[in-house]
Amino acid sequence: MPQTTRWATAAIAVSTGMPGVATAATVNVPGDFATIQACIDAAVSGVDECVVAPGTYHETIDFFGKAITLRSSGGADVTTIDATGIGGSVVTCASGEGPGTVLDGFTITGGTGATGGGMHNDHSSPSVANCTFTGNVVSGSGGGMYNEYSSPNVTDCTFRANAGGWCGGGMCNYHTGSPVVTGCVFDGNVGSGMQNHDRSSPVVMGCTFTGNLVGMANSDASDATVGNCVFSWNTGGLLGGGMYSEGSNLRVDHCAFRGNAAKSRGGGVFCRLGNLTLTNCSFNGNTAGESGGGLFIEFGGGTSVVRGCEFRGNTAPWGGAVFNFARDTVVGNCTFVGNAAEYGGGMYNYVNSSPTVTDSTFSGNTAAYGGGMYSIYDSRATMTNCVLWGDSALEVVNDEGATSEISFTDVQGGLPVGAIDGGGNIDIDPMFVSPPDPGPDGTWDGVDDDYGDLRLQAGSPCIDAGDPTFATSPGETDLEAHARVLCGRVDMGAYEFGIGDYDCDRSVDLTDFANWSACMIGPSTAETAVPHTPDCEAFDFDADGDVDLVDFDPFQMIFRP
Ligand SMILES: [Ca+2]
Ligand SMILES: [Ca+2]
Ligand SMILES: [Ca+2]
Ligand SMILES: [Ca+2]
Repeated sequence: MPQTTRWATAAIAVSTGMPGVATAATVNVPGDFATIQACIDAAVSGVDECVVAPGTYHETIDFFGKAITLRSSGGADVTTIDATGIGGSVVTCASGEGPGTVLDGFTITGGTGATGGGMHNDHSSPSVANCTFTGNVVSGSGGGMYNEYSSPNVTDCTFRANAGGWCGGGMCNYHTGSPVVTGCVFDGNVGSGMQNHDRSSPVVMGCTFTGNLVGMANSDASDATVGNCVFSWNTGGLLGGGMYSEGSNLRVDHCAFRGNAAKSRGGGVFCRLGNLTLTNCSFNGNTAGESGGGLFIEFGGGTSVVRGCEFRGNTAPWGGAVFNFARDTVVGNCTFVGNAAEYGGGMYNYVNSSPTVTDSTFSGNTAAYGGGMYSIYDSRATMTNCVLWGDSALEVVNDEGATSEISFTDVQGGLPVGAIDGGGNIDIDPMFVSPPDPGPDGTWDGVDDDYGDLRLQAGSPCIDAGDPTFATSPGETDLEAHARVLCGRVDMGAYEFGIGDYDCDRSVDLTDFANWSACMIGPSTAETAVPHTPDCEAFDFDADGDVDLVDFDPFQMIFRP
């Protein structure tokens, strides 16, 4: 029987018989068609589905613009499309395919050529899910996948051990290629895990970038939005181990940068020109051969904002955690612990860098000059509501025309030479819950290090000692995501003391519990109708603007009758 007749027979077999309704026909490879391409060729766009049985299929395929689903029955582990010995891209979408073209559940391997060894998308935005791209090698861009003027949805895929030239071993997005990439793994690719160039602005959520030369690279107005991702052990970059960004706006939220390395600058993240917004991220154990072990920010009139981030155990000769180069970075609610450098263990401010650092804690950072912070060449750091304690040698060093303006901050040993006293400063043990400790070996080396607990104990002099005129930004919380101001005045450091403590007597007990029900008045929209005093913020553990049963669980955890 000719194959087209088989397709028709199958279509009739699954028809519901409803008049006027086109019904998807499901046809099997190799049952009905010997090859995947033969199935695609025969399929009716918008109607049909090719289902591929487990096995290895030696071919390359092209969807030719058809909106069909191509899926495996057994998943990527047992179903492979292998172009070894054939040459070119394994999968091609270059005929204007849209999201109705679906590739689901294959291992894609053996692709070669100049671009898009595993999958080549040109002016096409298909849907790709549950696929593994591995062992694809190109001379140019996009070993695993190449998206030129293409914005596919890529979900739950793995890009492993592919290789490319200058744009993306795992994935290259080019000429406005702006995919939505969710739940994917970029692992051990030669080149970048993902590279975005020329107005390519992907949304990347819940992905892991590990063991690539560079995790992600963005250049030439490619504005990446990245959330809930992990960048670890990407160690081959000159500039930027975890992430490189130049001339692009970058939004990164809730990401972890661990163990990345750059030969020169920006072990975790390198950013030159463009706006940078980093929120709720952690930088642990990243290194740079020259400057900015965790983060290097350079040039440009753009804004750089770093909020709610933790920097631990990052190292570089200059700027263990953060290096600012002619950049006025805004830092809020961050901690810097156990970072090490020759100059500026926590932060290095170079040539006209004037960062504003608020509500942040520096402790256990080490350097020959400026354990907490080092500034040089007309840099001028402004620090308010901070704690700098237990850093060596010296908390803050100002060199060669640099200064720092310090207010309402706890600085061990008092204000540094060359500082401007903005008032409200103290030099008293902040009483951390647990001070950081590099362990018996005495060095921050990733072995036996204890980063401590930098929250404040009840007797801390930093409680309610911040700037009394301080006002929170919209949505701002402390580093634990609790209210930033409790008991009427902000604390020094990254953590606000007193969650759960309604009467501000520094214990959470029956007196506080007696006020619980009065505060639990439902959604915040009702707050205008029912009096909700600022005191009730003590019970808003998740800082969502209202006190409800979600808040009660953490309250009872710290409640001591
Ligand atoms: Ca140690
Ligand atoms: Ca307070
Ligand atoms: Ca109390
Ligand atoms: Ca709440």
